[in-house]
Amino acid sequence: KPFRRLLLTGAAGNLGRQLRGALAQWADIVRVTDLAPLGEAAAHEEVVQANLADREAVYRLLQDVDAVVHLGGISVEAPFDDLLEANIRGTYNLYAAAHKHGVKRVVFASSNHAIGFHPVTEVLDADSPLRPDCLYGVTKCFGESLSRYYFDRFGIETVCLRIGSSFEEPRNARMMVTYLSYRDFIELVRCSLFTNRVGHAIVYGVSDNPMKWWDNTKASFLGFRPRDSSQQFAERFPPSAPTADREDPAQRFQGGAFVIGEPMERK
Ligand code: NAI
Ligand code: 15L
Repeated sequence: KPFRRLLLTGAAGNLGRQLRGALAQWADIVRVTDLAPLGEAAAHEEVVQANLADREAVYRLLQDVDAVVHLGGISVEAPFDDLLEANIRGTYNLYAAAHKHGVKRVVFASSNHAIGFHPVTEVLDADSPLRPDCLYGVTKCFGESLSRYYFDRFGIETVCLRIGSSFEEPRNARMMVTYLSYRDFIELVRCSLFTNRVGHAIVYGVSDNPMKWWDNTKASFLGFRPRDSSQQFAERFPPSAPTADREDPAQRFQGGAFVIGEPMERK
């Protein structure tokens, strides 16, 4: 197999559960980790329950690893102190440990919420300015910048996946544009792990949907060709009428309802 050992963080989550089995095709050993319980280890797996905020634990996770798929962290808006530990400290710990162990490739789950304050009338590409739409989005901007630094300074390559909405099916009209099927998500991770010399790359994680806000031309070297489309759900979520409420920020901006949240306090 191409890899001796791959590390998957966030393996107990929605996307981690989708990817966990697929990684077995590509590596002799898959080390799966999460804060949450991970179930039984398969024959090819090492299961490690750990908190990404724990520096020593993350140091041990990166030992003898060829590449990392980093999905772990808080995946929605949350109080800053929680985001700080899971997404900011956690992602820093991951890169610091990757550097110490000489790990040279990371696939980082960024998010469309790093650019969610761009209006829906714009088409973005890899060079569009960051416009996070919430503190969660700000932590994804941090991960993109941190990985940029670790590439420029230490040559650790990262593909930042600005994932749209990756669920079984689109859940509303906005997700007709942002939908990424599980199959296309796995293919995007495959391209991100196997393409030679990715440097520091930004790619939008989105299927071949009828309406597009994101242009992946600048990431075409990854060879990612989505095979699915939200078109099959069009009857459930018909294209919004031209009279759509442009006064409503949740309709005006790409981040949807995330743009109308407010910073949260820990209870
Ligand atoms: P999820 O919330 O289902 O999974 C995230 C996993 O990270 C959870 O299992 C959680 O226990 C774990 N985690 C949280 N804090 C942790 C910590 N301190 N230490 C260790 N593990 C921790 O989210 P999902 O949908 O699987 O997303 C995976 C990644 O992709 C996330 O980073 C998310 O921000 C990103 N993403 C997902 C999108 C989607 O549509 N599914 C869209 C954009 C980004
Ligand atoms: C995200 O970043 C979240 O992780 C996911 O739960 C969805 O809300 C997705 O973005 C989205 O924008 O639909």
